[in-house]
Amino acid sequence: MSGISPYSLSKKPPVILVADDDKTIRMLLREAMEKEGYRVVEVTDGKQCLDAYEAVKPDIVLLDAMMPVMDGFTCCKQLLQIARNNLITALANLDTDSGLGSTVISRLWERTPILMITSLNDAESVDRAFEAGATDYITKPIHWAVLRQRLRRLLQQAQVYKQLEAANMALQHLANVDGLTGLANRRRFDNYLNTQWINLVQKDAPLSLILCDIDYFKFYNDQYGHPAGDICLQRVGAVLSYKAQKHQDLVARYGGEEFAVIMPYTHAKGAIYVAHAIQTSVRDLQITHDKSDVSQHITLSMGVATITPTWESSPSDLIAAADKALYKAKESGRNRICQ
Ligand code: GH3
Ligand code: MG
Ligand code: MG
Ligand code: MG
Repeated sequence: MSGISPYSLSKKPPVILVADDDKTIRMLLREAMEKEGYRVVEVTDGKQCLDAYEAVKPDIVLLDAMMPVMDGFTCCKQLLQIARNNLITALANLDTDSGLGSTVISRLWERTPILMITSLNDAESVDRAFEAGATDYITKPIHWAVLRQRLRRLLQQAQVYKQLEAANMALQHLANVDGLTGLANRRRFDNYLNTQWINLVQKDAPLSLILCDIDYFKFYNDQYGHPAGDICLQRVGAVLSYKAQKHQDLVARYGGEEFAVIMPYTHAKGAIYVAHAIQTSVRDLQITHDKSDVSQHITLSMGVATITPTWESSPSDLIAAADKALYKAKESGRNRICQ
């Protein structure tokens, strides 16, 4: 049975990386794979396979066991190490509180299955292959129908892993991002502050927090309507993101019309500097606010606090200090920055 390949019409056929030192086998595999609509990349030993894996990013690896330079078992272990490292790097960019548990991490590399095809059919070799991390194992001479079906199954499974991963990313996004402004939400703020707290206790480095509150925002809504209020929040949020630019800064929507900027490794002086930059940029937005008592435009009151985290203190101390400073800014006339 051959029929029309399920991939013949699709733009991106699955890529199969074939590592085998036997030229005839490679040719036969290529023929069979191409009939299925797959794209085939051939290499002749384990070392080449590692290089090609990074360059080609295959959907499946077909790995011979006995090859010169580097055998299939060693190659298999190293492929998994590469896949795992790539995944860990990707997750590191999402931060430690991304919600992906270690179980998920340890399974996700299976999105690139490794199928060992070998003439070794003794029990010990089978054990070695699976212990090296092979997803599946078939012996030579190749039973072509079995290979075809195994590949289809493995590709389907890999696809499911990819979809799960994408769904997980989307969920993480929804759980951590404020829908109106696109900034980090309160949950993300809390997690990030806790994570950085622990980090900075160990580093003995300072942590600053700016709390910003829009002045007379209730009047703004009353005067211009809630939808205009929403747009105002988005514009102010965008200014904050733009001004708190350091890689480790986090800008969050802390509450209704309150924003927060977490600034790890930042002394009071740096935080005050950023607060002033935010104040200036918000003023430059020139968002008309007739009912404000301090200006004809939207303004912010800001409280800035800095602490060097210790095990004896806690993030709530920093929040309390910034909150107190914000209260002072409100009490002393608004549209100002207090410490
Ligand atoms: P102050 O200068 O003392 O901060 O006065 P204020 O009016 O800004 O403070 P108050 O806390 O009394 O009012 C906050 C307002 O923010 C009330 C609420 O309707 C508005 N608000 C909160 N969340 C949203 C939102 O998502 N969209 C809009 N448009 N308004 C919001
Ligand atoms: Mg061989
Ligand atoms: Mg408020
Ligand atoms: Mg307010």
